[in-house]
Amino acid sequence: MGVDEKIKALEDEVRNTKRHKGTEHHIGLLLAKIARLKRERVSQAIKRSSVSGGGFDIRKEGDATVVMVGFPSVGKSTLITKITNAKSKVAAYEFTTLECIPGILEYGGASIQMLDLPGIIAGAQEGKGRGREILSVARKADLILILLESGSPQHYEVIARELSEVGIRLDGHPPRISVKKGIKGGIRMHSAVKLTRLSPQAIISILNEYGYHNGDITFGDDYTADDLIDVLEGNRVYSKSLVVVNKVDLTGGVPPGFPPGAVGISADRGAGMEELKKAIYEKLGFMKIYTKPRAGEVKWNEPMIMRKGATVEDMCRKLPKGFLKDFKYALIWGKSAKFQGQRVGPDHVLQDGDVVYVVKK
Ligand SMILES: Nc1nc2c(ncn2[C@@H]2O[C@H](COP(=O)(O)OP(=O)(O)OP(=O)(O)O)[C@@H](O)[C@H]2O)c(=O)[nH]1
Ligand SMILES: [Mg+2]
Repeated sequence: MGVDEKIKALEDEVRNTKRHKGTEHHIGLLLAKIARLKRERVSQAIKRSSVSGGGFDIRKEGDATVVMVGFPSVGKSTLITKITNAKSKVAAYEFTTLECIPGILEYGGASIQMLDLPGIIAGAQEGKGRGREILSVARKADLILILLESGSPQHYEVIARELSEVGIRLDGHPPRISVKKGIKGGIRMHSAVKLTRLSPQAIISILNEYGYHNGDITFGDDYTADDLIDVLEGNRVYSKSLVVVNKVDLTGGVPPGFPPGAVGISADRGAGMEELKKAIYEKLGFMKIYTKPRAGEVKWNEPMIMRKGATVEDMCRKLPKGFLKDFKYALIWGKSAKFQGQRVGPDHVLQDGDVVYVVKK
């Protein structure tokens, strides 16, 4: 039996098992086994797409990377050709694009890398189309742009499912569950709240499956078996997502049935492009950081564009080499400073509008 069949069989078993106290343990075990097999499948795809090259081994560039995922012929290539410097072939037939095509969108001072990909179809993670390659590129995204056609709102669920199957958790956060291995005494459980969705038996069977027989597990919330498995798997990616509805020229606006917040565009006619660029920029969460003029300089430099949450070290990486190599400390003015002119180290987290002066050794 191949990996795909094994997963199918286990999933059938989960579906056909009645859930009650007596079966919790067994279901937990099955879920953990499924997760392990899926991990195997994802890592095979990642290996394949980077070893073979095959037009999917793209280096990340710019301030952030946006990956476009959508069914065939929804207009991905039309869009990337419209808003970036890339030229990606557009045609009325499906599967026009056969590899990953990068382009750069310049907006608000940020260089945003966008990746065009072949169309994705149901069953992608089982290897349909170039599904696995597409999904492994998607794992590298800072933002996943889900492009839909105005006539097909039902495609959203299909794509969200395919992404979830390869460990991409859209707009989510890692569950607050910590697991520490011990040497003896069995598993001790701690929780900030009452656990209503996971029984002690299920927790133990899942932990055992991942090789934990002694130690401490702490829950920060009322999590599910899938959440616990996410933490134990440890390879989940938590990307942001933006839903974009193309071809609204055919429907006269975004029809009902699309997720709230979806941006309507017509890539072909160039309608909604400014709103889309702004939505991408805002979703990615950029901030402007100023470097204080050095002795003898009179003019302020252009602000540096950084992702929210960036540190002084991240900033130094964008400056000439010496700034990181000979870094001694930095002085900070602005929102992130406890007092103006505060002296900080490389781990200091910056905020929008901060002014930084790096002192070198
Ligand atoms: N009516 C309408 N047609 C559009 C629009 N944008 C793109 N198209 C058409 O849709 C067809 C497919 O466009 P592509 O950009 O090649 O689609 P794709 O998603 O890259 O397709 P694959 O590479 O095959 O996955 C072409 O015939 C485009 O002209 C739009 O805004 N409105
Ligand atoms: Mg295309």
